Amino acid sequence: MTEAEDRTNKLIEKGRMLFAQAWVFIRGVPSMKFLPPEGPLEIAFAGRSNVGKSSLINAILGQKLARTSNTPGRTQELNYFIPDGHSGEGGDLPPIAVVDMPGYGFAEAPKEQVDAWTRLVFDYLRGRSTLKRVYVLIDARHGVKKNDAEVLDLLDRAAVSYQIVITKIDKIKAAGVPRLMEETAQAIKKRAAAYPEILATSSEKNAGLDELRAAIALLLEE
Ligand SMILES: Nc1nc2c(ncn2[C@@H]2O[C@H](COP(=O)(O)OP(=O)(O)OP(=O)(O)O)[C@@H](O)[C@H]2O)c(=O)[nH]1
Ligand SMILES: [Mg+2]
Repeated sequence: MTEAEDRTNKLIEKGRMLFAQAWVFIRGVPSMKFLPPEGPLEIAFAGRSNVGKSSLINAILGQKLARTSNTPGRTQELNYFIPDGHSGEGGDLPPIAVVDMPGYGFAEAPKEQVDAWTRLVFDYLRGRSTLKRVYVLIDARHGVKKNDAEVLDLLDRAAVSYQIVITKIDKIKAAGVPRLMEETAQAIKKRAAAYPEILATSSEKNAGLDELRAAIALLLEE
């Protein structure tokens, strides 16, 4: 085994351990003033409505904690998940919180409500100092759309580190996956806050989950 392979295996193991614990839902945040106090490192899952954010969170947690649906606009608040067993008292904070975000783009809900979620998503992404990384999810069938590019622009401007995660790879031909990953890597090459490596996942087939968990474990080491 090379040193790099050894390191990768160790990170995969660390990622597994992190998510093998029980996780719990702590709160849904309908607007910025209800955010929990800044403390633990936060990672957020962002992306267009229906891209598979909540499903991917459930897949890496190995628990059905986040609510999913066929109808775009399922997740309507910033939903916070943490490893169980941290009281929050006397400095007993979890090392990390995972945030499931409302989708942007479209939703079967009144315009006013959709506008409010979009505002919340943008305000949170721009203004949360403990937000360590955003996983921006892109549907394998659709690629980076205009509203995705707007979110990437915002993250670049705000200097918030993000990584692209392709979702639903079970919906495209296996041979197309490496090509899509390469194309996406090329497309984000000049973006200031983008992490260069692209991840490809399927929550349906449990693909790419070890790599995503390892990427998160790596953040905890930094
Ligand atoms: N085939 C396939 N379907 C998936 C995958 N991930 C999610 N889905 C389906 O896509 C739909 C949307 O999934 P969600 O996880 O609710 O998507 P979301 O991004 O959280 O959606 P909003 O909360 O509405 O923004 C559901 O019907 C899921 O079953 C996947 O990897 N493969
Ligand atoms: Mg959701």
